[in-house]
Parts: sequence; C-alpha cells; structure tokens
Amino acid sequence: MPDLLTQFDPGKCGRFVLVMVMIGLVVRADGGTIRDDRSDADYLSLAAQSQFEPIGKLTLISTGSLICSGTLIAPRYVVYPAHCINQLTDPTTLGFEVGGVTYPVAEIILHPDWPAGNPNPPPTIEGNDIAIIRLATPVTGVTPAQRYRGTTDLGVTGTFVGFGWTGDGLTGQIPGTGGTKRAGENMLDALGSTLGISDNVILSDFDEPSSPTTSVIGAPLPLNLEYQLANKDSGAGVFIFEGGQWFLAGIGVFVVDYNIDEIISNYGDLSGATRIAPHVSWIDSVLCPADFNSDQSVNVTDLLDLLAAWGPCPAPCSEDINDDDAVNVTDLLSLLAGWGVCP
Ligand SMILES: [Ca+2]
Ligand SMILES: [Ca+2]
Ligand SMILES: [Ca+2]
Ligand SMILES: [Ca+2]
Repeated sequence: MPDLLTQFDPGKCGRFVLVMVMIGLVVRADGGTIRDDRSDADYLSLAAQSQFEPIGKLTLISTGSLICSGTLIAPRYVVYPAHCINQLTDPTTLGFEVGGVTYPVAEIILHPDWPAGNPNPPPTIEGNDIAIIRLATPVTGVTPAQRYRGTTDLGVTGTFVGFGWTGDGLTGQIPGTGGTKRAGENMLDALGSTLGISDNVILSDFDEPSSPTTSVIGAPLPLNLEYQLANKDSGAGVFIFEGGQWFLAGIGVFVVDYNIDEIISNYGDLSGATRIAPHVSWIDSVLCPADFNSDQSVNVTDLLDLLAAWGPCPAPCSEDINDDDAVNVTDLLSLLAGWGVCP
C-alpha cells in the first residue's frame, strides 16, 4: 500500500498550502524526528517509561508488518486513527502488539462521521479521524491509558509516543528507519481552525534550537526533547500530565510540509493529532453502551431506564443497544453483561 500524499486546496485551508502526509500505512516503522543537538538515547528512554506501555503496534498478522500505532484504553479496546485501515475491513487479518504479546482483533469500529473506504477524505472531516478496535481477548499485564476528559489540552506540553520513521530537524524523516518505540515532547500549540480544519485537531510545530524565526505557532523555542511526528507515526499516543496523572489527549494523524521545502518533518513543519476530549462521549458509548446516564457505571439506574423503554423503540433510542428498533431481552442481557464500572 503506498503512502498517501494529499495536496490540500489552498482555498479550503485559508492562506496555507499544505502538503499533508497521511502517516502510518503498511510498512515497518522508529518514532518521529528529533532535535539535531540531542541524543537519540534520551528519546528512547522517555518512550520506555511505564506510563507509555499502553502504546502498541497495530499489525498485519500474516506478515507482522506495522500498520499504525494504537493506544490501549481498556483491556479489550484500542484507539487509533480511522485512516489507517480504511481499506482493510476484515478484523481477523489484524493484531495488536503490546507488552510483547500480539492479540487478535475481533472488531473495527470507525467513528460514525468518518467516510469509510475513502483514502483521501476532505480536510473538513479530519477531526473525526479516530477509530476503535475491540480485541478478541483482553490484554493482561499492561495498564490501559486514561482518556482525557478535561478542557486544558491546549497550550500544554504533549508527549508523543510512536513507531514511525526518524531523522532529525535538519534531515527530516529518513525513509526506512522504523520499528522502534520513540517518544518526544512538543507544545500543543493551536487548534485546527488555525489551518482551516476542525478544532478536534490540535497542532504542534517543530521549533529549531538555533533559529527562533523557524517557529510557526506558539513559543519560538523548542522543548528539551522537542520532536515531530513522521511517516508511519499515525496513531502515536499524545499524552499530557495533569493533576499528577498521565492522560491520553490525542492520537497523531498527519504531518504537513509546512515550510514547503519537500523535506517532511524537519524544523518548521507542523503536525496534527485528533483530540480525545471531543470524542470521549463516543468512545464511552462504544466501550460501555448500557451506561445510559453517562455516570461511568452500569447499575440499577440504567436498568430502570431500559425497562421504562421496553418495547418498540425506533432510532434514536440509546436503550436499544443492538439497534434492532426494539428494547427487549437481548438488550437486557447486554446490559447485565456490562454490569458494574465501565471500562
Ligand atoms: Ca514546537
Ligand atoms: Ca519541510
Ligand atoms: Ca450509568
Ligand atoms: Ca434491541
């Protein structure tokens, strides 16, 4: 499968001419480009910290080749970008490798507003580039990432963790470098509307240590382990630290040759991540469909709600869990199966 290179229409994107690389198709993938004045070992050891264990590889089972990164958000569920497997609809061909084990995939759940099967979706829907896979068996020995539910994921440091190509801010990404888990930092500088796309996307520029004028958005100086997403980094986890806890705030989806020098992911280039917070209700509804009152638990309140809706129930009808236009014993059993604290 070739990489996708999309030339955005400047008319759609304000004053910007964007060359967008949809990162993360089939090929082995190291994660991200790094500062030219820092040791790669520092980025690799950041990636090895325990809070980043839930980031794994979505692979083709037959070859073990990397499709994308993904982040475990519950023992049976992984979040990743929808564009990664648009054209691969058979979940049994896929595996998720985390903690040294590859788990088979049971189901692919694309965001309902993502155009399934369209490899070149318009930038207007870029904010919905998110999907979930359900694993056939639960992951053990790895603590899932906490989904970010707050509102302060802008103007803070993001830690990006993925398996894509690497290089540094001078060389940009180097083809064929891949497969190693690498982490780096960048400020989450601006929302997507800065580029004329959805505010469900958050943007980060690659700041140059010796040249503050390279800055595109936000502060002009790089962070200590400044980093940029590169090819094959789709699904890189974007983490923030708030209130003493790490949260998954986004997933890497694209990098833009913003400085138009035909070098991808060098100083002066921009990347985008789909934010988790605007999608957290949808994620909750997938992981815990019987929690009708969204209190993160399936209990007697939800049971009474279901019983009150018993009988024919045309859409929209949240109590009709299996979408057959009726609330009946099937939905009741589904609710009972999910009884307790939501994943
Ligand atoms: Ca930056
Ligand atoms: Ca560039
Ligand atoms: Ca509930
Ligand atoms: Ca039903």
